[in-house]
Amino acid sequence: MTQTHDSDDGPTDTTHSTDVDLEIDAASERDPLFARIPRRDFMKAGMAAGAVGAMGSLAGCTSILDRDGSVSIDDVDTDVAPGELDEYYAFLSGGHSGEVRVYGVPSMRQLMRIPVFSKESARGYGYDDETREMLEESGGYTWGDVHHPRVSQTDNEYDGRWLFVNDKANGRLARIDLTYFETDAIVDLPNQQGTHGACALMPDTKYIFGVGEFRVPLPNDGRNLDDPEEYTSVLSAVDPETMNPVFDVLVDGNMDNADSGKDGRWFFGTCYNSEEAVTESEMTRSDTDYVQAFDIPAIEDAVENGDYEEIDGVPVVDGTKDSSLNGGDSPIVHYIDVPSNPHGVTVTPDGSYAIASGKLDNTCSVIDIARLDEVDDLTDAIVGQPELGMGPLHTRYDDRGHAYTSLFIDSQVVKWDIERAVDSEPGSDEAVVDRIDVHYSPGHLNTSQSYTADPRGDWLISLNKHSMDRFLPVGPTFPVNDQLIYIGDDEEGMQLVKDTPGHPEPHDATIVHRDNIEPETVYDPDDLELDQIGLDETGIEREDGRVHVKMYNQRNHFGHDTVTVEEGDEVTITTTNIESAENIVHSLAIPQYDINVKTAPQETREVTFTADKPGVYWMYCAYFCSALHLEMRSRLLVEPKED
Ligand code: RUQ
Ligand code: CUA
Ligand code: CA
Repeated sequence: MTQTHDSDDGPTDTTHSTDVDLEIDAASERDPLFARIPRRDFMKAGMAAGAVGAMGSLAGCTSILDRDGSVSIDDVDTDVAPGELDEYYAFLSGGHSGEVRVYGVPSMRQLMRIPVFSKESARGYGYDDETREMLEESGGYTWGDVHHPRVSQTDNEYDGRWLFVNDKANGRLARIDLTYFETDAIVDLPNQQGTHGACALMPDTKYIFGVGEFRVPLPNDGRNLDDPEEYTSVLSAVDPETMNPVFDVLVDGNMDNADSGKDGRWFFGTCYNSEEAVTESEMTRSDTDYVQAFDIPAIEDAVENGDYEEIDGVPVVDGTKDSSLNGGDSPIVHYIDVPSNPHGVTVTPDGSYAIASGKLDNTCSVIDIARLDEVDDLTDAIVGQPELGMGPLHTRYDDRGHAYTSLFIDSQVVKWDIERAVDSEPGSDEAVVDRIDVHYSPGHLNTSQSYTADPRGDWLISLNKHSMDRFLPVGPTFPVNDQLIYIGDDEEGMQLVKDTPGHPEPHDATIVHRDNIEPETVYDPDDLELDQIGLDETGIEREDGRVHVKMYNQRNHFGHDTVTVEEGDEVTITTTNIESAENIVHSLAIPQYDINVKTAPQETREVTFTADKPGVYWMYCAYFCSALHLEMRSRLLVEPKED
């Protein structure tokens, strides 16, 4: 399953220069036939004729992977000139836009948007049968709330297979296939409402965890409506290959953010509602809440031994404090008291500490993971509690022993030394080595390769909720501000490099080196479920009021100039983009039937609709694919029914 990557021939060799493109377009303009020759051949022809422009290339000397220790920003290329490629991908959650955004780092250029929980017409997402059914079968909601994008790992390193995200709104998890940068599975978690964290068990992505924030009755079928003590919150484990739930763990309190240890044993969550309350004032009443530490092999044993209750088809293991499974020598869930209402929790790259951010407390709590097995009082596993500033929310890491914590209220990122925090008195600020103002109110932050065992320590993105005066005003709904900060220089400290406005509203990001991802640039038909429709395979088959139209599409036409059906027919159109040249995307739009199906080269899609409106309907290609793009259209004739 694990992909291998050859860092020497990454995306560079698949790009082509703007000069060459212009050449092709000019040629197609002169002679429409010219445009039907695969673009690849053109490029070769163009190159042979000496028309080679500057090929896309990795930005100058951006990479500081070979460096030892800190590197001055003067030795780092922070600009990515036109035609150059970024060193990193950043995957940003799109919040309640229901999508994921892909940025290049350090340019902060938006490279792509990946729709997940909402339809998106330009990608044809939710318009063809397969994606429409996926959205319907996962609840039929029209939106979701994406907070946490996490890339799968093998041996604690990003492996480029998948990106997983949560849907806080409807209690779901989704998987994005990073070969094609598209959502390929969504699971509606049966016993969870408000899935907040989304993380995987490391080192090898054994499970994806949905982290339940909202407490509700279980099952939520009308019982215990106004009986909050009876409400529950669960951690849900999902198999990353099948995307089926494997088990749930019932907890006391609720769960907010989460992260995995590095050795397959521990998984950590924060709980801000140990009060099990339903109002804000009650949820902040107690001086302490929890970090929950889940002993995953112990939970697996409980499932194996049948120590569970099956609810909605999922084995639910009781991990509450009073559970018999928590009574003995090896409790399945440890509840570690930390200061009131913690928020983020992350594990350090070496796997030794879980660090929880205080939110209402000005400290982070450094939990020594090895001590969880040794201490009687779990608070003795907290080995450091540095004072950082107001509103600490999330913490990430570099490769030099530093942690970086966002301070929501102070509008700062604070850099601190983890070992120094362990050595100093709780509540002291001795561990702090640097602070930088950000603009404004950072929620998450992230650093390059931060969730792996091997962070790079060069870039940090601060995902600021507020942008105030940083951009031209665009009305009362403000963009967020994703700020790029260089963190590679320990002497000079953190340096702000870029402001980037963003559509509401990203929460978190994962920054992945380009060598860890290997996207296809043309579909491999073997990866798709539908058979391709080739040049000789077009046809219109009719059987009992069902019509199957098979047609290819290519520059500059569809496989049928005219498709005739009868009013009331159920029509399925299978359409294949038979181009093999990169970058030539077409779509099949049938506007009055609310259809727009995208096909990239070698992609096959299918769409079904009822032809219930007699008349002439122009089907057209909505991607500007060639000089004769406007001519790429066919008629759908819907004959009125004869009585
Ligand atoms: S949360 S701003 Cu949804 Cu990750 Cu902390
Ligand atoms: Cu195909 Cu426009
Ligand atoms: Ca609380």
